[in-house]
Amino acid sequence: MDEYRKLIQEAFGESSEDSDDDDHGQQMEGSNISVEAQYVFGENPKWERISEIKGLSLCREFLTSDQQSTLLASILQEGWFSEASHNQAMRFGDLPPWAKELSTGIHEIIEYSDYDPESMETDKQEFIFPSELLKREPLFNQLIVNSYQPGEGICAHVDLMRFEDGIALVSLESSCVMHFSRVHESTNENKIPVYLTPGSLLLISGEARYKWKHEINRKPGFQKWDGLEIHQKKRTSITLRKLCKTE
Ligand SMILES: O=C(O)CCC(=O)C(=O)O
Repeated sequence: MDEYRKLIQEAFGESSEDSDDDDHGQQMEGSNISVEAQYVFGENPKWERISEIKGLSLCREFLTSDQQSTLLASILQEGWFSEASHNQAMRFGDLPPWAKELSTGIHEIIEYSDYDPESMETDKQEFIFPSELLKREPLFNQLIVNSYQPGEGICAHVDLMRFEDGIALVSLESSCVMHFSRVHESTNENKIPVYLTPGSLLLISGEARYKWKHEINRKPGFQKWDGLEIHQKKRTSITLRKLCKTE
């Protein structure tokens, strides 16, 4: 069995390619075309914490606008979204070069970031991302690219347990509000909004990964920030995760 097929089966079980769980989506052939991007960060990238949710860290200035354009061009070159009905692509195992490059960039920005002096946690990597997860190799081996038209979002979900802790989300093209709600909370109250801007990196680990659901509701009335409804545009997101090891 080739490595790619094995990884899909680990993620979704025996008849995995037709999976209809929360990660349903197009399994598409990727091309090898890549646009190289170098991720170089300043000395002290700025991170925001979402005080209500432990394990959520947001770096708004992760990618410059040039890096965003290069990344988007690499995604377009894959040809995954050439048909209007295709809005999600997944890859397992050996990720395209631009996604590996992005993973390296994420690793580097975590390593180079200073810890928050206000925080009780003195381990800078604990603040942004658990240090033991940063040591794993590879950091990520599963990729989802979502392409959302205005009005399209994603239902509330916790990522499947087949994936390890430590998930990275990169936003491109336009802003949106992602809402977090506690796993056993069924009402619309107590949802915590997080404003994701293009070029931002959201790291989800620990409680944020296991005890909170996340969703993007782009129906009218739900995409509000600072009291104003966001003017919706096309949005692309990149999700990077690591499959759990099987025996
Ligand atoms: O679009 C996003 O930023 C989130 C994507 C997501 O949660 C997923 O693909 O599971």
